[in-house]
This record gives sequence, C-alpha cells and structure tokens, in this order.
Amino acid sequence: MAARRGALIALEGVDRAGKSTQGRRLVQGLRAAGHKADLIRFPDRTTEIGQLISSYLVREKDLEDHTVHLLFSANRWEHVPLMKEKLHQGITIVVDRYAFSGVAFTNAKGNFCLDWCKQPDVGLPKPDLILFLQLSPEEAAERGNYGHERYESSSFQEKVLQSFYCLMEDKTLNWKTVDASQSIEDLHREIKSIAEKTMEEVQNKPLEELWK
Ligand code: ADP
Ligand code: FDM
Ligand code: MG
Repeated sequence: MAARRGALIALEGVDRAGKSTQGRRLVQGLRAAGHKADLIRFPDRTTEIGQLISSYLVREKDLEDHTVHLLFSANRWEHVPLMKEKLHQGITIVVDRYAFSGVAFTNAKGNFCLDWCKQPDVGLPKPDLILFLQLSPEEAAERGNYGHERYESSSFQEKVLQSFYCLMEDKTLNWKTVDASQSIEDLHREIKSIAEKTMEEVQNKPLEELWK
C-alpha cells in the first residue's frame, strides 16, 4: 500500500482575521500532537520573486497589474516541487493565503475577470481544505488600524471580500467558514479538529489539481 500523504490546508480571510496567528498555531498544535506539519506563507517574500512582490507591496516599486498578478502566481509555483515532495512524505502543509487571495485581490481591482485571474494558478496542488476566517469589518478594526502597504484600505478590502464570496460558490472545493471572532485558543481548537479530520480523510486519496 502506498504511504499516507499529508494534507494541504489553506487559510484565507479578510485582513486581521487571524490567518497568520492561526497558521503558526495550527502547525505548532499538529506537531505537538505527533503529526508532521510545515507552514508556508504566500507571498513568500524571501525568494527573488518574493522580494519583487514585497517591494511592490511596500510601494517601493510600481509594477503593472497583470505582471504583479503573474508574479504572485509564480511565487506559488516555485514552491510546488517541494510542496509535492513533502505532501507525499506524509507532511501536512498549512498555507497562509493561497491562489484564492491571488484571484480575490486582482479581481477586486475591477478590470480583471475571475476566469483570467484563475488561469495562472490552474494545476497548482489543490487544497484538501480551505478555511475561511470570517470577521466583520468592525471587529477587524478593533484589532488595529490598516498598515501602509498596498491594498490596505477598507473600500478595497470590501471588494476583496465580495471576490472571495464568488470563489466560495465553487462546490468542487472544500471551503469551511469559521467564526474568527472567537478567542485565539478557541478558534485554534476548532481549526485543529477540522484539520485533523481532513488529514484522516485524505491520507489515502491522490492529491488533485486546482481548477482542473
Ligand atoms: P491576518 O494574518 O489574518 O492579517 P493576524 O494573525 O496577523 O491576521 O492577526 C492580526 C492581529 O489580530 C494581530 O495583532 C493578532 O495578535 C490579533 N489577533 C489574531 N487573532 C485574534 C483573535 N482570535 N482575537 C483577538 N485578536 C486576534
Ligand atoms: N496578495 C497575496 C495578493 O495580492 N495576491 C496573492 O496572490 C497573495 C498571496 O498581498 F494584501 C496580497 C494580499 C495582501 C498582501 O499580505 C500580502 P500578507 O500580510 O503578507 O498576507
Ligand atoms: Mg497575515
């Protein structure tokens, strides 16, 4: 019998919903429970492509909108060989943002249809679970102000949220919405339990391709 594979788990949600907090906490919790787990944050600002993206986000560099969309996607593709290797070795991978952020942010710019936005990410490893951390704009505001990076404004974030809702209508994907207004530990417990159930369910199933 083939070795059991790890699960690919994506965290998505509005700004300050707790994706990065829960991503770190989930990997820590899974490891403590004896599972093999790794975290990847997208964009990964440490690679050459990631550094270009980072200089765009901090407004040091202007990049044309199609170009930056393709760079975000390329930043995912450059991780794919290692992601597949790890998943096949039984390591669960938690991704802090994935292709859904890629599509939602570019689509929110207004002049890019969802179909165009999805194309560069078609064929990426398909997440076994996409956790959408839901938080109202009022509750997000209580967690601090927006920073100074590109996209950090309430009017743009509202458009991003509408794009996420369109993507969530795709029933071929395993979206699960969780209430991100809970305490960090309560939310962690809920997320860990959903993650472990998914890991169990997919361990003998082949890894699929996104949007194919
Ligand atoms: P995201 O990655 O979704 O933007 P972060 O994990 O960076 O969000 O969290 C944004 C801020 O909110 C941080 O200051 C973090 O400590 C705080 N935070 C995260 N989760 C919670 C929670 N469940 N309750 C209260 N504050 C939280
Ligand atoms: N973002 C993130 C995109 O526009 N496209 C993408 O493909 C991804 C993964 O980059 F504003 C945006 C979303 C957010 C910024 O911020 C990255 P964090 O704080 O590193 O998640
Ligand atoms: Mg974050």
